[in-house]
Amino acid sequence: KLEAVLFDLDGVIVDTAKHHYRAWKELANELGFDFTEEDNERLKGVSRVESLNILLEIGQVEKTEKEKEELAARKNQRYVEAISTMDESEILPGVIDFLQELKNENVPFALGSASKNAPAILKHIKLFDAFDAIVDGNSIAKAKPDPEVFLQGADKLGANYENCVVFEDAQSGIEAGKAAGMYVVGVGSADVLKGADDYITHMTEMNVERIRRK
Ligand code: B16
Ligand code: MG
Repeated sequence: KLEAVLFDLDGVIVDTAKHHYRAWKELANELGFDFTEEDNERLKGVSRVESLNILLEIGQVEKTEKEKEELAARKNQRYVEAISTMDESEILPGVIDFLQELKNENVPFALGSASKNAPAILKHIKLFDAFDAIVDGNSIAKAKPDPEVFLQGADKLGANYENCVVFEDAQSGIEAGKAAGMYVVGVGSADVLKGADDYITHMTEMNVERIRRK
């Protein structure tokens, strides 16, 4: 039975990962080390503070809590600036059609994102009102891979966890969805993402029938 669908934001609805990557890379360079795209994989789905800790570990740089606050704020300032010019054209292929199909079939859907900037992004791409519920980095206490973000989303929609489908592009998010007892579709390659129930490379490959058959 299919009761509800939960979507990650970055990397599933819209490609903000490139903006996160650029902002983190600039910060790393200012601190005197390089930060590769491969390093960046480790930050996907991870909270801002935790991302900074991973970055500092990669650069083998130690900072006080106060310095970390300043660095995280600096990165976020750049990121917010980068996303301020986003618009609907950056919605990933197949997303609009799939959301429309869910609406037609009366399947409610929510956002389950680690990002504190999620509401702003949804407004920029004009999808803020499309979601039946929004759970983001402002409303959760425990970051992915903890299931909290998806459990809250299901609760808001009044759906049973085992009848929810999660769409995720990050390893931490797939783990969060499985820990919530949900069916998880990995958006990306099965070689990189482990443990999902199904995989797609683009939302264009998805339709309601495919997740009903799960
Ligand atoms: P912010 P998601 C996550 O969003 C990103 O994947 C991750 O890279 C980022 O660090 C995190 O949001 C926090 O974002 O700094 O904007 O609060 O993939 O869960 O939608
Ligand atoms: Mg993501």
